Amino acid sequence: MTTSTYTVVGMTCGHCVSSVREEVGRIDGVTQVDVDLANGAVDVTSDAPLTDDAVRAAVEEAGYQLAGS
Ligand code: 9UX
Repeated sequence: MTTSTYTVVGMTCGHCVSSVREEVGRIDGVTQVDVDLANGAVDVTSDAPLTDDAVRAAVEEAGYQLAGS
């Protein structure tokens, strides 16, 4: 079980948070997604190996971007 923190750009409201939580939560192994709207921090807890590419794809599917990508 590991937790990784990502920074997501573009979230401005609670619905944005819900979308990111839903899509990132679909990734295999992910057990918890905590989003801090104020600073864009997304903590992803997974019990399977988590790749940045999978997180990036999920964030983009939700309509947002990882910082620096
Ligand atoms: Mo409302 Mo959050 O359009 O993008 S869902 S601001």
